[in-house]
Formats: sequence, structure tokens, C-alpha cells
Amino acid sequence: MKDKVRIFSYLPNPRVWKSIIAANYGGIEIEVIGDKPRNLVNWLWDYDAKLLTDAEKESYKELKKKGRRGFAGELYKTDEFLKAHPFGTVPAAFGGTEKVGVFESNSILREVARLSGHETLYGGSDVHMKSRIDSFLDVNLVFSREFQVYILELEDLNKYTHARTNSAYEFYLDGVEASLSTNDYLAGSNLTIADISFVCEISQFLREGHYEAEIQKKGLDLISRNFKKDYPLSFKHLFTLSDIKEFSSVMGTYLDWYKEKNL
Ligand SMILES: N[C@@H](CCC(=O)N[C@@H](CS)C(=O)NCC(=O)O)C(=O)O
Repeated sequence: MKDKVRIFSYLPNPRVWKSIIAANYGGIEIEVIGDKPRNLVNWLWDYDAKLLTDAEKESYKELKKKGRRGFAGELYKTDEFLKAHPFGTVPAAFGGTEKVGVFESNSILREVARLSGHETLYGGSDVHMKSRIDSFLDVNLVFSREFQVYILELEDLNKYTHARTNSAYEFYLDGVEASLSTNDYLAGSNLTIADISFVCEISQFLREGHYEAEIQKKGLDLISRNFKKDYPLSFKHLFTLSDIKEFSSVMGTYLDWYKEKNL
């Protein structure tokens, strides 16, 4: 089908949730294929992604490539996969009958919102609002990349990465908080994909809380220690949105441990 979108990723993945939530709002269906993070080393990374048997692994062994970001082992990425996804990352989307490779979760999110034709999710026909939404998505990606390094290093953290992530956190949330002090939603008066991306990225960042002991062992502290106090509007926005059916049906119990921690 022309409008079909297939996403391959490790699951659950908050970056994939962005697209599923947008699809919920837009009333469209998308296909999501994948497995637990640690199992993706046993999968063929392809449009027709699948779990490999030992015999298949042997026959595909020349495809093996060292994981580059977040995956320690070797991965079976097909040439077709890498043609469509030159950076070799997941989530990896394939759009339409041509199976056009779309990567970066914010871009996959945009694709789903565009396809849905939803009136306000991606600014409708207002090019300026669309561009404003893009602005939020860009800033969000910068934060996301900074904290990805931090989260991947959490078991062996250094002061430099902690300080850098802290500064990216403050930069991003200062802007989000300022925006929410004048608007109900990030980009203006409607819920847009900027809000969806915010919820999914921040929820993932808060996972640092699982490593509190390791962080403190290094003489450092949780970056999000005072999230609720320092960024009350952002905090409220996160928990108000994550309770809405379109979000909660996708996010499930992901934030429950954080609510229980009651920071
Ligand atoms: N900013 C990207 C992040 C994607 C990314 O870095 N994915 C990593 C896993 S967390 C990956 O696929 N790594 C493949 C590899 O290690 O070769 C997004 O939002 O999609």
C-alpha cells in the first residue's frame, strides 16, 4: 500500500511510541516489528526483519557488522537495509510501496502525522506552524542525543558527560517551561507532535533514576532530582498527557516506577 509504514526496532522503545501515539491521534495504522533490545543481535535487520535460526545466522554471517551506537555485539544488517538506512539505526521505518527508508524517530513521527492528515498534529496547512513544530523537534533531538550518551554510559559515568547532559537538560527544559508558561501546548494552543516527542524523550531520560546508586557512587546526583520543583509546568504536561488514552495505551506502566519514587 502506498501509505503503509513499517517500523523495525527494539521494543519497547519510547522513540517508536512517538509514531504509535501520532497514529492513534491520526486514526491510522502502522506496522511495528521487533524484539527485546538484547534479542536484536539475533535478528535480520531488513524490511523483512526476522529472528534468525542458528542455520540462518551461519548463512548470513558475512552481513555481520559491529554495533555502532548502543549495541555492543554484532548485528546482521542487510545491504538493502543499509541502503535505506545509511546510518544503520533503529527505529527504522519503511514508507509506502517503495519502502522508502525514514530514520530518526522525530522524522518517522512527522511521516506518520503527515500521512494521517490530522488537522493540527503537524500544524495543518500552516507552514509557519509546521516550521515552529520542527523547531521544537530539532531542539528535542539535540537533548535526546546528549542524554543518549549519558544513559549508555550510566554504569560507568564520568563527570564530563554528567555536566554536559545536565546543561543540555537545563537548556531544553528552560525552553519547554517558558513555552508552557504562555501556551497550553508546546507549540501553541493545540497538541502537536512536538508534545508527543517531548513526552517520549523525557520519559526515557527519567530512566536515569534507575541508576541512582551508581550515579551517587561517583559523587554525582540525578540530573532530574528536582524536575517537579524546577520545571512544574513541564512536569504537569508530561503527566497530564501520559494519562490520556492515546498515550497511556502505548506507554502502559513505563512511568509508574517514577511516580512511586515520588521525587
Ligand atoms: N536519534 C535517533 C537515535 C537512534 C539510535 O541511536 N539508535 C541506536 C540504538 S539506541 C541504534 O540503532 N544503533 C545501531 C547500532 O549500534 O549499530 C532516533 O531518535 O531515532
